[in-house]
Amino acid sequence: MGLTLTEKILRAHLVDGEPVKGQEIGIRIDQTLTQDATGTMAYLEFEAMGVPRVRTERSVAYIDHNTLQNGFENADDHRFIGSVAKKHGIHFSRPGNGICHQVHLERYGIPGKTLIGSDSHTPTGGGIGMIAIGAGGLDVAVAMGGGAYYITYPQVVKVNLTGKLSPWVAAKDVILEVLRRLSVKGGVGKVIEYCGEGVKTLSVPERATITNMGAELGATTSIFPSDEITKQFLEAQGRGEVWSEQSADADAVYDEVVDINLSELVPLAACPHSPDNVKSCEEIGKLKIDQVCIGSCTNSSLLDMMKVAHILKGKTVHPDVSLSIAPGSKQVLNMMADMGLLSIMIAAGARILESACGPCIGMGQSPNSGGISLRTFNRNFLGRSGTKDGQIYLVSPELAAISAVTGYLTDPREIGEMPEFVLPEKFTVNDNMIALPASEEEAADVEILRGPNIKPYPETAPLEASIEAPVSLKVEDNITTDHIMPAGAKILPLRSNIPAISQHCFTVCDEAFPTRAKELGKSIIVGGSNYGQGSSREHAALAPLYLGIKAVLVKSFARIHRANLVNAGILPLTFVNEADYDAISQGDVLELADIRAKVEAGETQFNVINKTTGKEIPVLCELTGRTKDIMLAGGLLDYTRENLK
Ligand code: MIC
Ligand code: SF4
Repeated sequence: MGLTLTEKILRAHLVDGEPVKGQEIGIRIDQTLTQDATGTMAYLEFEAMGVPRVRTERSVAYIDHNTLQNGFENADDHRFIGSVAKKHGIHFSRPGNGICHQVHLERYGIPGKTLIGSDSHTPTGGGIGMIAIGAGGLDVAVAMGGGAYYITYPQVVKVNLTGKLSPWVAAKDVILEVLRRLSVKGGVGKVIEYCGEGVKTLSVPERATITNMGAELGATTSIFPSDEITKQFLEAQGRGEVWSEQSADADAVYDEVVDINLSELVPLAACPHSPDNVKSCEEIGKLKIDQVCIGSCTNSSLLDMMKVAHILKGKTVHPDVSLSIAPGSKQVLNMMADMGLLSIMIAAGARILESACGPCIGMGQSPNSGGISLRTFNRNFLGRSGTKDGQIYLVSPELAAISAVTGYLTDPREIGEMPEFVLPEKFTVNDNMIALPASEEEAADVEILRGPNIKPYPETAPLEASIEAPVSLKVEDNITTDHIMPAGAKILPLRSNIPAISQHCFTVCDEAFPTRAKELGKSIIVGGSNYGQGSSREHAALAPLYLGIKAVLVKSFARIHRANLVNAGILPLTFVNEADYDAISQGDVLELADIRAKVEAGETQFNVINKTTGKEIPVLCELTGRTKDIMLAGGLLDYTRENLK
């Protein structure tokens, strides 16, 4: 029986477990990446492990999220990360060099290799045939130390692409269509593998848009084969030597097949406040808009910018609209300047931002109250833009650019004829904003530069014998990590300071939560399905840990967040019967009797007692050998200290 591409790469990297679907496996990690918002914590954790030099083939630290620097905190973090990188053998992509995923694709990604990154959009690397997975910072720290990365051996979904995109229909519309069909939880436990004749019609940047936003499906990752088109892209980057062909066997067997005829797709938009709330332009109608933002790791490639410039040429941004453009990397921005694209955009009235995440993570450009903003980004969760009642629509760069001119959501097919956009044969390569690490001999003399806002990892403790604690918060389905640990320009500077950032934990849902939880000393959170979807930020586990959360009981978890809870030593529990969600109210006291003994004995199902109502509620506590030991130890840091040496 033939293998899928996913299985081939996973099996070639298997170091622990059996390649059996649904079972936990450990894989060897060839490359890691971090960004600054998750990086400080990841490097503090790496330091705590006491490994002198990274043991991966390549590790890169990017600065791209916290670039507003409204205060000393972010600049201190950047210096800290730069010094850690220098000391421990990590390449350092300086602020201004671009968004981690875009730069990694351009300069570092290698087909057939494994990559984990402390950012949920790491699957962008799947655009060149890597197994690239988003993870918590602690998992990345362990991988840098040479430890395996653990995932559930996934089911593989084949997305069979046929046909060819019509003019002005974009790669963004492909992933929006997949999201429309599968939903934000449709990918949990799965890898999405793109196959079929249609693959050949898509360039690498287009493929990367699709794998990037596959994160919104909750998928472990997404992957395209590595073919002649990948080879051309890598050659144009001056990296042709790293290319290899990567593809599934012709007789590979998939768990699910989704057929998409590219020729039939139309321009789409994800409406507020979920990436799977997808509608066509026709369904949405003539929507007046206030803002357009083009950029983010989903849509900031040179190809995207070429299209946007073509649409803006000779035009003026509509008087009621603010248009901002953040190119994905220094390479993209440089080439835009050389090719004359930048001056077209400036002339049209676009506000050019630096090559960074920017508005995507609420670092500036928050829309006006109730403002309608079209963004080429990947997430439109409530409040993420920094404006609580902002209405964010996720669209392609083509749709965004034409709408910025007309002032309302416009079907880009109205533009008329589309020229052929051809990527240059050679990209301008200038890695001068990547600082290389010190040699092994010099490393000892490198001083780590720590700012006053950088506080240590919160205190952990081994799992208690029994837990009896009140429910400090009860929340609905589809809670995102942006609810649990909001980001944005005000809160992101606190990423290195868990006591301070925890004051903002869950404030999107309940302003009083942090104070209440802290006063209770220890408590439990109850939630609905797909709890913790979205970002990889381990702060969504570390802040609850600091606030005394002992367990989270929900209908179902998103993958990375569940792993982050385990890593933080917080028990992840799920209802056996989802209806029991209604049997618990906020304030009820729950008892997990003899929990340590149960976990130790490998009991995966037992009853939680609601002491307030007397009801016994069956729950699942699915911890395997390794995750069981992590939980008993009080989290991955404690566990690793014991096991990695
Ligand atoms: C995001 O897009 O939500 C982020 C900001 O890139 C996060 C990481 C973080 O919170 O620092 C992610 O996607 O993992
Ligand atoms: Fe940055 Fe936005 Fe991409 Fe996250 S999704 S890495 S914030 S550009």
